[in-house]
Formats: sequence, C-alpha cells, structure tokens
Amino acid sequence: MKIYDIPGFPSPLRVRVVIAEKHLASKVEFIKIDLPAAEHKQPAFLAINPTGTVPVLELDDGTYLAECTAITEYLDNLEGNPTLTGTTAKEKGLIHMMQKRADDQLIDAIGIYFHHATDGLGPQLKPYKKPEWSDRAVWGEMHRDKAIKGMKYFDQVLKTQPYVAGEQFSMADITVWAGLVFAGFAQIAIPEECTALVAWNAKVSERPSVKNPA
Ligand code: GTS
Repeated sequence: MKIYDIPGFPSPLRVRVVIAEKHLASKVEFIKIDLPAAEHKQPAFLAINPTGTVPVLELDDGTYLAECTAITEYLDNLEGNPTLTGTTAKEKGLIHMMQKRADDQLIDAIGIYFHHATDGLGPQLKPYKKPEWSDRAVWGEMHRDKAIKGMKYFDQVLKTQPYVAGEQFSMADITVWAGLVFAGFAQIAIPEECTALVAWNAKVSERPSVKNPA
C-alpha cells in the first residue's frame, strides 16, 4: 500500500497513528506531497483525490481511498479484529458519532480558521482558498470560537468517561488528539478550565502510537 501525505500535518498524523496502532508500518510506503508548493492542487494529484487534500491511501490493486475516516476504517478491518472503529453495533455507532463531532467542531473549524483567516500554509496556496470571503477576520473569529466551544464540549465528555467514545481508545480519540495538534499549529490555546481535556491529552500523548506515529 502507498500513502500520499506530508509528515507532521494533523490529518496525515491521524492515519499514521492508526498505522502504528495496527502495526502496519512495514506494509506501507509513504509518498510525500508538497503542500506549501500546492502539489495537491495540481492535476496529477487531483486525479487521485478530487478534493485536493491529503492523506490518500492507494491499495495494491490501484484503488484510492481518501478521507481519514475511510482510510482508518479500511486499515482497522484489514486483519484481525477492528480495534479503533468498534466491534459491537453500539460501539460503532458511538465512535462514529463522536468522531464526526470531533471532525466538525475541531478539525474542520480549525482548518477553516487556519487556511482562510490566517496566512495558512503560505502564498502559493492563496489562489486555491476562498477570496470571496471578504471579511476574513469575522469568518476566522467564528470558526476559532467554534473550535474553543468544541474543546469545552470534549472536556465535559472526558469528565465522565476515560475516552472520547467511552471506555476504549478509538478513532474518535485520534481525531480529537489531531484536532488539538492542529489547534497548536493554528495558535488556538486550550482554555485553562478544560482540565479533563488536558489530562486526557497528556494520557493519549503517552501511547506508543502517538509518541512514534508511522
Ligand atoms: N476530510 C479530509 C480527511 O479526513 O482526510 C480532510 C483532509 C485535509 O483537510 N487535509 C489537509 C489538506 O490536505 C491536511 S491537514 O492540514 O488537515 O493536515 N489541506 C490542504 C489544503 O490546501 O487545505
């Protein structure tokens, strides 16, 4: 299998943590895509992922899978029992729900703030962003506030249970963790009052897969 991505970025990290959790590193070849140079917006890359984002997984039969959740689902079901996407109907439902909330409230909100309301990844990407959003400050503020609200929501959740979707570490934890990495990147601080979120982040950061992603 091949993964098209760029090391150290939040979405690629989500999949790299999954690969480490599933001990699949020896089965994957990584191909670096130069995001600041807008390589992911050129025809060659758009042919493999029309949304122009990384990561993308290429299977050995030439199938391309984009979206961190889809890639995670595939890798989690590849061999043995799934460990990150749930086994029972209830676990699967809860993990899906919480991971979607983490995508909406953290990753996507921070992404909009970072890419559209700040200089993001630099001038070469500017033409691919949304010039029609004239009031970048208001737009940015809205999405930064949404992310901070999201952090407070996950803090409340983690006051009542050890992991984002319940008793077990799952794909939802990886998404929230990557959301906090992205928040750091975008210079959005975790509110001081979010003590449960901070404690959970410290615990998750000690996992071997998070300390040493693929
Ligand atoms: N929903 C997609 C997924 O889950 O894979 C989002 C992927 C995504 O937004 N990737 C970012 C990207 O390619 C990289 S990261 O900043 O999230 O790590 N962004 C390029 C761009 O030009 O916005």
